Amino acid sequence: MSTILTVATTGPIAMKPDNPHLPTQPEEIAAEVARAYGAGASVAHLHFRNEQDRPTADLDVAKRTIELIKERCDVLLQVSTGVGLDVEYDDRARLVELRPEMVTLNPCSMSFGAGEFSNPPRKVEALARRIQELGIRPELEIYDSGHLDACLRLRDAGLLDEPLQFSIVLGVRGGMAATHQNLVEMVRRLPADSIWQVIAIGRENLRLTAMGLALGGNARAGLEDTLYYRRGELATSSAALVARAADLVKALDGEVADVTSAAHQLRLER
Ligand code: KMH
Ligand code: ZN
Repeated sequence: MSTILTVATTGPIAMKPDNPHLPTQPEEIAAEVARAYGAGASVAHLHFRNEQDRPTADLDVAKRTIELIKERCDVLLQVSTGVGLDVEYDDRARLVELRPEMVTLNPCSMSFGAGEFSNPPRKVEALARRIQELGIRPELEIYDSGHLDACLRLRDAGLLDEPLQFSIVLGVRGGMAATHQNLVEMVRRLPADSIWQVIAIGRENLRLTAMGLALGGNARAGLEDTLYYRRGELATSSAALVARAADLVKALDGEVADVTSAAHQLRLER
């Protein structure tokens, strides 16, 4: 089976002063997604920003960004319902009404760096139900071991369809630390047929991405997860990080999934 690479160009936290190559406006995001697609990404994980570069769930900004991406390439689209720490949950949840092929679902509230990430249980259940009604594929973002248990409860309540799809998020302050022990333990605990990738935030990004690939997972790359290409050297694009992830896949004698193969593996109808 080939390996799915997801590009995450933007995210909720970093701003242009942190890395001037961070794309924030629709045209910038679309251009960067297209470059990453050329480097091997078959999925684009999307956050949107307003004109002041702040995270937004504005449907017009989202629609415009998606249109611009679709003009440039046929990458699979995954819209973040995490959006940003200061954005109201109901506004975040409304993004699913755009009916992208995939969305993220964050199962639990947590501290997130210096902020708070609010995901109240009843709201998460309602969002999971709506995602299921719309036939959208959810990617489950698990930042801690109890978040996996919360997802399994949603599955047992009939709100998530198998195979479950996970991002194991390591290195957010408030969640699991970015250690190989945490990664191995989480992979061990996933239901057997799960689809999964590592999201390693910060300086352990490369090492844990490589380890996730070696353990049989998919991979995500981009400035949302690390602003650096290597220690002390800012990344000049998400596409460069995707290209390096593609090189890792090939070095491990694997094959990078094209969109058709990724859609098939992710059970997406195209
Ligand atoms: N920003 C990452 C730590 C989401 O957008 O819903 C996790 C993430 C989740 O990408
Ligand atoms: Zn995200």
